[in-house]
Amino acid sequence: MKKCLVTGMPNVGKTSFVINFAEYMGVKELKLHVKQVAGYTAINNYSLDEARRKLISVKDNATKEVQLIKLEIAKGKSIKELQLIDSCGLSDGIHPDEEVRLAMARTLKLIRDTEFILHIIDINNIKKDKKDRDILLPVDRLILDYASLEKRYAILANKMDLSCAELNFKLLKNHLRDIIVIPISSLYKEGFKEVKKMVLSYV
Ligand SMILES: Nc1nc2c(ncn2[C@@H]2O[C@H](COP(=O)(O)OP(=O)(O)O)[C@@H](O)[C@H]2O)c(=O)[nH]1
Ligand SMILES: [Mg+2]
Repeated sequence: MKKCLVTGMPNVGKTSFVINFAEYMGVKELKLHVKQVAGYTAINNYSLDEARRKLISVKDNATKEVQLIKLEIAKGKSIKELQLIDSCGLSDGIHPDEEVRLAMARTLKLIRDTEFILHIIDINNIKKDKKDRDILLPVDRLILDYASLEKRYAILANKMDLSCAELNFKLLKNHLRDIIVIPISSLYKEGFKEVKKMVLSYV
């Protein structure tokens, strides 16, 4: 089965994207496959509202497990399956909490092992100061440099519903001319049509 990893820094909206994109793709009840450290996979059932309430958080590193949703996607006359994978966000430095460090290590392994990467960035995280050499935060730069060469890859510029997002998006687009960058709002399910097109071309 084909796999798509949704990755990026903490709090950028990865879990929001995964839940709301699954809903956009026609999922009515969420069956979340959660990989346990012990090795087995538990299946947690949620209504979409319940999932949003319980799994989306303003706190950093709220997602520690690798959790995935299986999407059934109609393509022509056939149904294709895609695993949409959500995991712990990556941040700079050495995290003081061992559990988070291990969760980040699992994410790094997933980035290495998954062929299709959707890299979510928070459009507010764009650096506008002329003194900065890069417009991206270091962790985002690392993900981009690795995944854009090795993988099928796109950046989803999230939180486009916020003020100043348009200006930041223009700067980002200018800066990353060779990369697919799709503006989205996970919260309001905006920009999902473009993402769906990309997903359809992959499955
Ligand atoms: N304004 C706005 N907030 C968002 C959007 N997507 C996610 N958020 C908020 O960002 C925070 C982190 O979301 P979450 O999905 O848990 O991020 P994760 O750590 O990357 O999984 C939550 O407070 C969300 O409500 C968006 O498109 N617009
Ligand atoms: Mg999360």
